Amino acid sequence: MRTTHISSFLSDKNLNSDFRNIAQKVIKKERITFNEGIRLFDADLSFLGSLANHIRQEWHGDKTYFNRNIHIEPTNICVYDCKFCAYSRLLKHKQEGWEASEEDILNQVRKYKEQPITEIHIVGGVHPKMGLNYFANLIKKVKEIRPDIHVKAFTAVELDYMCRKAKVSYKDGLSILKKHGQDSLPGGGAEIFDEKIRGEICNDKCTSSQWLEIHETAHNLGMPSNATMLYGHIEEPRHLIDHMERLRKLQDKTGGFNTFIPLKFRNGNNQMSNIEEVSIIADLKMYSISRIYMDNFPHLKAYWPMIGRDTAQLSLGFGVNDIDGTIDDTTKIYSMAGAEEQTPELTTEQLVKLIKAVGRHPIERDTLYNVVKDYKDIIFENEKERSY
Ligand code: V47
Ligand code: SF4
Repeated sequence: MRTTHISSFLSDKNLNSDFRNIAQKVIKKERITFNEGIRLFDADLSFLGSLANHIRQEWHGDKTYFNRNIHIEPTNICVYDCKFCAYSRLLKHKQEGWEASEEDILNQVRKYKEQPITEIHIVGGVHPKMGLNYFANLIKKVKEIRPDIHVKAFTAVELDYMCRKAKVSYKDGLSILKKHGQDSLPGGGAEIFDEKIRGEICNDKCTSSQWLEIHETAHNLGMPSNATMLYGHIEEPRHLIDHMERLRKLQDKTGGFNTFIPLKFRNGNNQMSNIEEVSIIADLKMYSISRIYMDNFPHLKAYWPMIGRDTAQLSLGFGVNDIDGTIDDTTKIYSMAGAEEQTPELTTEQLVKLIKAVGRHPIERDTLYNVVKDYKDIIFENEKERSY
């Protein structure tokens, strides 16, 4: 995929002086400021794309990562009532939701016993009866079936609830989970950190500072994590930059984040269905601005089940170096909110072809970005059929 090189923009005498300064900073690997971050929202997609692509190339060259994981969602019963959530069912509407038994969950893991997956991603609703001890023992049993598997589990929202309910500090709660086999934390529950916007879209779950404290505690215990940001609803550019600023500061302190994942708000079947979804152009701008602003996050991920495989493929030209590929993505959180992929499944072969089709070098990774398999020289049947 060809993107205009930054130098072409810099040689344009009519380039706005703010954008010229930002481009020069990017070339010199200097950090851009909060106000410059906000200014980026006024720039053209082509300009943003060239900056983001330059940064991606500097970090990763042609390498584009995917992994093989499964999602386990123990329940969608949730004590919270986030307005954007199409997935959860309040406890009072319990009969409309699901609660998997421990045996159901372990059977799901057993199904993949011989499969070459490297990660199990466990998240769900916040169920008042599924607490810290239940999940610690569950993880232990998952590891007994698959000792080699990486368990990435529980958003900060779930962790905050289970620690408070068990009356333990975040440090003690996370230490117990770690001892039982939890390896890292996913990035969910961050939404948008601005307190006013957070109060309007999800006022009853953990606060922004609690989210950040949980991730900081995890990093200090040697558990890495990801961070997400929900965009395209009632927020404004300054709220998005504020969100990224808080993450960038924490990353300076701990270095424990692997990946930043901007999540596009989908408006199906939720209390915010009146809000129109943003365009693909806005998605690509969001990826680019994220790549430019988050200068200390090594990876930028496009979560393809949400935006669809075509936009995910396009995003590779706008700063993204990771497609959350799976062999069997069983998550329901997006399909229930009207995501592009209703039955999100991509085979490794399809993922590899999708990455190679834009001239990138596909690498299967584990959660920590160790190389599991390099697909550069592995040619699948019909791969060369369409070269345009
Ligand atoms: O926190 C819920 C989001 C998140 C909607 O860490 C919605 O590797 C858009 O965080 N429209 C959970 N987004 C999922 C998540 C995640 C996914 C994939 C990989 C990783 C990782 C993390 O889903 C929630 C919320 O921000 N979400 N409803 C919606 N209607
Ligand atoms: Fe519950 Fe998470 Fe849905 Fe909020 S986003 S209602 S915390 S499942």
